Amino acid sequence: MFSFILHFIYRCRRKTWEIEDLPPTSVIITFHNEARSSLLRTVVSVLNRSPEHLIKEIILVDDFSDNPQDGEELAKIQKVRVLRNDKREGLMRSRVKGADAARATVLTFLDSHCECNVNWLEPLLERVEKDPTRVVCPVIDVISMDTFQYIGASADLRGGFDWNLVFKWEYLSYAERESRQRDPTQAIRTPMIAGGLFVINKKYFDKLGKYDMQMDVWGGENLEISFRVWQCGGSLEIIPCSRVGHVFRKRHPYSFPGGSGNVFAKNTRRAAEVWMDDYKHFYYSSVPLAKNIPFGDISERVKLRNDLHCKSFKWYLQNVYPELSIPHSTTSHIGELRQGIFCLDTMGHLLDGYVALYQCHHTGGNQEWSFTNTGLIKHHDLCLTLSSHMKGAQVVMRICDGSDSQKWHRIEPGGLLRHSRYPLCLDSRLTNIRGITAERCNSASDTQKWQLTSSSLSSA
Ligand code: UD2
Ligand code: MN
Repeated sequence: MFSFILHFIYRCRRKTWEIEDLPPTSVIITFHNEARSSLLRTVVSVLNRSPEHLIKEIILVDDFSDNPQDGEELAKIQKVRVLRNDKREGLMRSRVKGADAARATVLTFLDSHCECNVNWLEPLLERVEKDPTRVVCPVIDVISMDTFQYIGASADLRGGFDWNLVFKWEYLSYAERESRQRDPTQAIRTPMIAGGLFVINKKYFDKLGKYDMQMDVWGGENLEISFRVWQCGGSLEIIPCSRVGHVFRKRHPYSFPGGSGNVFAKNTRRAAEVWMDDYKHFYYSSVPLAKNIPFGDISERVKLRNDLHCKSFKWYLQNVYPELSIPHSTTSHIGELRQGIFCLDTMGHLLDGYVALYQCHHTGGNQEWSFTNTGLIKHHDLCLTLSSHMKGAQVVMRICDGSDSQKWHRIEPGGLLRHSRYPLCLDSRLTNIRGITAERCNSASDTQKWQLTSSSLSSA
């Protein structure tokens, strides 16, 4: 491992960049009540560790910090410009304000508590110069929250997420690590960016729709820009030879108007609603409380997606993030189980409760069932279970445990739902008395014929 790191450092050190040909950049740093020492460290490291002609300016956007002098003091430094919001805007609108004011053709975003390392800028600018649809990030090293010491991080990581849509670091696959051994300096494609530290061509940033200006304070914008870049024809990369340290903190060291949970859910919903198509339902299944958080009007962002002819979320999953597994991919059918105008309904019952027929209302809820490839008939995490092996046995809802009593086959034609071991079929003849029972299978019996009608993915 150690020799690999040395090999890696050596390979990066040996690299040279045609810095005369690279375009200068505007560095944009937004901050709200940042410690002055951290802010200064960030600015000084940008100036000291970058070829002078590559830094056009450093734009500090003071997001209405309590003390306006924090920024004013720094404005005395050469190349530093300070813009101050007259109310708290959050990091998205603040970054856009900085970007709009930028005079260089390339934008570099940084958090307000970073330290740029030696040669951090050249490889980033080079990648974007060669292809302006690339959005590129450094490897983010760790500055200790307690000692402010600089600690190197692994370069074998990329950004991803689970269906809760929270950013996480993940290790590269074995195959990718193998191929990187040959050239550890090559760019790493990443499904998602951490969000704070990246370089993007200014025209491309504008064309792609900057940020969603209705997102507030913090969170979700990295998810949104990641989907947007990939789905609209660009790419996201981590450039291993570029390293910038960042103070990772355990909690937000600033106030959070609106409450952190609500604001994060609102921003995330905006990203999900615009970019994820029907896959957004997997997010809502994973974070059910998010469904209750209002997310405002998204029509402008939907229009942006249409105008840019962006690809579907399905394309993104297949081509960019095939490692993200689709929940309940064993599900072959989701929707209603119907007999005419009646639907199989939980009747509001829960564990050990029986089920019955009820007039279809087509709004899911108690009439949402999934039929899995493994033969389970499920309502959320409850499975239709045979209560005894005798004909006439009640069918009840129990926790899915994979036992035989929960396994059913569909018999075509006719649409009978037959138990996997016994010749018993789901039957509605006694629905008003004992609910659905298991009766001797009879393909002539209408009370045993079930239609599966689809609803959206929402029940998964
Ligand atoms: C990460 C990103 C951060 C952002 C965030 C999701 C890195 C290293 N950091 O969280 O850039 O993408 O995920 O939103 O990738 N700020 C304001 N106004 C506010 C709140 C924050 O200007 O109302 C500034 C803050 O001073 C800082 C930056 O925005 O410079 C990011 O905030 P953070 O450092 O609290 O976010 P972080 O690193 O936890
Ligand atoms: Mn930060």
